[in-house]
Amino acid sequence: MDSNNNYQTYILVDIIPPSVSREQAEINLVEMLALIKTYGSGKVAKVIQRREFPHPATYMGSGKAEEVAGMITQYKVDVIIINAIVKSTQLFNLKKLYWDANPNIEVWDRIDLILHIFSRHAKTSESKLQIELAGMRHMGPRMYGLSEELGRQAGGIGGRGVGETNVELMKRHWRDQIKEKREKLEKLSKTRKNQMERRRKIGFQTVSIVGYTNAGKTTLFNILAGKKKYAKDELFATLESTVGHMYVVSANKQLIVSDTIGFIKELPLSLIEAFKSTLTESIYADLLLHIVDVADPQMPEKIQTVNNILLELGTSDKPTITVFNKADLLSEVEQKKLIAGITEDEIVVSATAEVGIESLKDKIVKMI
Ligand SMILES: Nc1nc2c(ncn2[C@@H]2O[C@H](COP(=O)(O)OP(=O)(O)OP(=O)(O)O)[C@@H](O)[C@H]2O)c(=O)[nH]1
Ligand SMILES: [Mg+2]
Repeated sequence: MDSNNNYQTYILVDIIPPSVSREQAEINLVEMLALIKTYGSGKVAKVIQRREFPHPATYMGSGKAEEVAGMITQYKVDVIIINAIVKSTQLFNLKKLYWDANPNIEVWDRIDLILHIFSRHAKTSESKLQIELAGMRHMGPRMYGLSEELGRQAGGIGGRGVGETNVELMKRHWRDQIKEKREKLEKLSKTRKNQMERRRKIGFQTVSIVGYTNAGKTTLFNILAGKKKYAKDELFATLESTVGHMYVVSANKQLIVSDTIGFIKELPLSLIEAFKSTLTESIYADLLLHIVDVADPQMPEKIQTVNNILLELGTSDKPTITVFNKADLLSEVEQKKLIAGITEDEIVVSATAEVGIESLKDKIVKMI
């Protein structure tokens, strides 16, 4: 299913508490719809259920889950995607429930969708390895659930105990594989760290671009480092980290600048952990540029998400310039208001219109 860009039909499911307005519920789905669009082309039907809490077995209530089964048959649905991080047993129960309607049905949560995008976008062996590791960590409990289920079935027809042994075997194999991949990644990370150390010894300092996915990091990196890296209006266009040189004429100073994977809300720590090797540059940088999309209605939440992830990575105390990007999308009045309110370590730019770039370079030199 991952190997081509086939047109597919999706149902996007969300559970919202009764107090949340329909309007807010629609806003909550904007990012998921953008993620689905990034993953592949197709039709998306939305199913929103009002419930205080998700159902413990099937996430949706049983009536809604039945309704979705009908939609699967009627619209020939390929993938059900739930806008949350969902327990493996719930996903497994739903898959079982929908087998009759479509034996090939996929039931994903938010993390599954992100992992599927990652595996489509990964280019280097390092990012492929990181995605495999993240996927294994995420899928592990689900695989155990499946084999436990098979074990119970085998037990029912006289093969008691077989399943249990298989689960143990599977867990051990899984753990060994995870260990192997982690060791390979640690090696890569060490090589990267050594490279950074060497650069530091000969006097180079590093500026790392970080921020929410689609904020314009790669576009800005391309301008600062004079590169032509892939930048696109999709989420997670960049999965690898790239370094380039940046020369600031006014200060006669050469710096290293790096671009990397973007962040997104509700990233589990295991996924961040898996990408630590790619994030090495940011973790050891001398200065961070936190790129923010000013035209995004969810800007404050996204700034908070990035700050939280930086905290988890242990880089939150680094000198940081907040770069308010995409200012060209604001009205003149909004631009003026934004500029009037900024502090010493903030700056307003437009990467595509190349406005504010020289001032940004000056600020970088001043703050590093
Ligand atoms: N209007 C406007 N669009 C911009 C600006 N900067 C970037 N973009 C657009 O925003 C989209 C995302 O840009 P990227 O540079 O790929 O963003 P990114 O942060 O690297 O995204 P990921 O790698 O996917 O996390 C692209 O369509 C860019 O053309 C800007 O200053 N103004
Ligand atoms: Mg990028």
